[in-house]
Amino acid sequence: MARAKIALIGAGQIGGTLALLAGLKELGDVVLFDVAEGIPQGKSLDIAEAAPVLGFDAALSGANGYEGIAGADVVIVTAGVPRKPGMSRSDLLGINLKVMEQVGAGIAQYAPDAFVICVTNPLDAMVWALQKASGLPTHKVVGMAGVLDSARFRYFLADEFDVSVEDVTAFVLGGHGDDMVPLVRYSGVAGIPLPDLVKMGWTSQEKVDAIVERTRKGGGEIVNLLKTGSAFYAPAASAIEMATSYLRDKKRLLPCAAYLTGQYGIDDLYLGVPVIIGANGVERIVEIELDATERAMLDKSVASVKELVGECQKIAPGLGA
Ligand code: A3D
Repeated sequence: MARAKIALIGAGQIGGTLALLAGLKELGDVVLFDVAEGIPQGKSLDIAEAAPVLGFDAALSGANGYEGIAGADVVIVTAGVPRKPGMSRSDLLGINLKVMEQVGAGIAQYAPDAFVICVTNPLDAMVWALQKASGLPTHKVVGMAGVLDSARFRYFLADEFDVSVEDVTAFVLGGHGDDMVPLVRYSGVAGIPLPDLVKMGWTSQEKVDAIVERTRKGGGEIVNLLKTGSAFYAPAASAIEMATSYLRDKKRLLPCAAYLTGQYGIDDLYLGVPVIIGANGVERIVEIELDATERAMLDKSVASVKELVGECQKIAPGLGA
């Protein structure tokens, strides 16, 4: 059987890491695409030269034209510009929105059957724009944020409890921003919920609250340390987990930015919710019960995402029409 083809739009920090991880996991052949000449070619050649040492078989190539992504099974989009000093959030939104329009058109022309994972920020608005610009079915276009936010939450909890990260599960809902909703009730160690672990004296409520806050600000913590650029290892690993569930039909239950059509009382918006990803893309959106506090946090997160999407609609009123 032919290998799957994975197209990575954007060959920056996350794009390069995605290519290496896709190779290491033998997910398929990889095409790195970027507008910058030489970068996708150089990174793909460098990783191809690592393959004999690391022991994986995958063809890697670089492209500056969209024909390079033709027939891709999975497309992961990290293209865009980061926010620079002096640039307002609206300026960034306007620039990356234009990038999503170009990328969407390229995917529509060359890879209309692909499963598309958007990573570009501001995530919930950009995945919305990418779906509209590409015209691909909504169950084939998702955003990566929840897997990363949950991974950060899991890591902090495992560190606090001194247990394996493998035994810690955690759930984060809502938009990818400071008002994301880490769900304490649905998080825990090997099936023991976090509130029970507090009762058992494993930790205190204050420490849990501090971990929740650290999770919300997890992206900023890395930016402050790196000074230039943002996190890329964990974001790339998270997108690869989503791609693997699709390509191998694993039907993992993962928190992803998915298109809602009434679930959680929300319509025509991408928001971080638990979904099943299998060979048909987003196969199911899971509606979990929320208590009044969780619902209020989710509503606040929804309001922020709606504001960003509203800005996109103002800048590009014809998008997807
Ligand atoms: P970076 O290393 O700057 O890579 C972006 C790449 O996009 C660069 O190589 C650019 O040349 C390329 N690019 C720019 N415009 C275009 C275009 N029109 N077509 C194709 N390529 C283009 O950034 P990065 O890899 O560190 O991050 C990529 C994106 O992911 C940014 O928007 C980040 O904010 C975002 N990000 C999201 C998360 C989430 O959890 C959602 C986490 C971390 C980063």
